[in-house]
Amino acid sequence: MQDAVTNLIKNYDISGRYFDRNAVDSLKSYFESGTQRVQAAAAINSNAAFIVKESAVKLFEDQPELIRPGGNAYTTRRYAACLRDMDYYLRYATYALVAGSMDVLDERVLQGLRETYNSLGVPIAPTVAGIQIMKDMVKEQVAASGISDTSFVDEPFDYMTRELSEIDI
Ligand SMILES: CCC1=C(C)/C(=C/C2=NC(=C\c3[nH]c(/C=C4\NC(=O)[C@H](C)[C@H]4CC)c(C)c3CCC(=O)O)/C(CCC(=O)O)=C2C)NC1=O
Repeated sequence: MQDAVTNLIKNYDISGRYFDRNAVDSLKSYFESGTQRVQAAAAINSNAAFIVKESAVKLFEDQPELIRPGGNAYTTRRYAACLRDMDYYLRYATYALVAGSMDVLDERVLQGLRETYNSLGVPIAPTVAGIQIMKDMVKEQVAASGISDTSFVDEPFDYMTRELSEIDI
């Protein structure tokens, strides 16, 4: 598992180079945005249960067939599995935000996930819709914590969306 700094070190070490202008710029940007990324993680942490629950409510309002007989989130067990998955996405998005790298998502979340979903008949499109609903809610919470430009929050949610659905958003 890598973060923005270890990623950079790995790349420069491969070719035995000192940090050049590009490396220094990206290190600067990583450290300058550090406080905001940590503050965002704190905002998510204190509202995580709320964010997951409300996002699921919204998803099932938008797509009620998911929780009707024949829907993939129908039955208490599958409903719970769905909310648990949403919680995974939120928690790992937080890790990726703090790390400034999407590596943790590849390694811990996305590897083999599409295959698992396909074999269990878990529909990808509504899962992705749920991830995007969480993104919007997280941005509201982060904005409420006093951060004005919340655009950096998009990255892990959009990354999971892209990798899961293999579509451009
Ligand atoms: C930390 C990384 C990680 C992830 C991401 C993960 C996902 C994951 N979700 C699963 C199931 C599932 N995932 C869902 C999710 C949904 N169904 C819907 O209709 C909705 C669209 C959606 C919720 C938004 C459901 C319902 C199941 C159970 C499917 C079944 O057993 O029939 C399974 C199969 C095994 C199990 O049930 O636990 C895995 C591995 N597991 C992991 O360890």
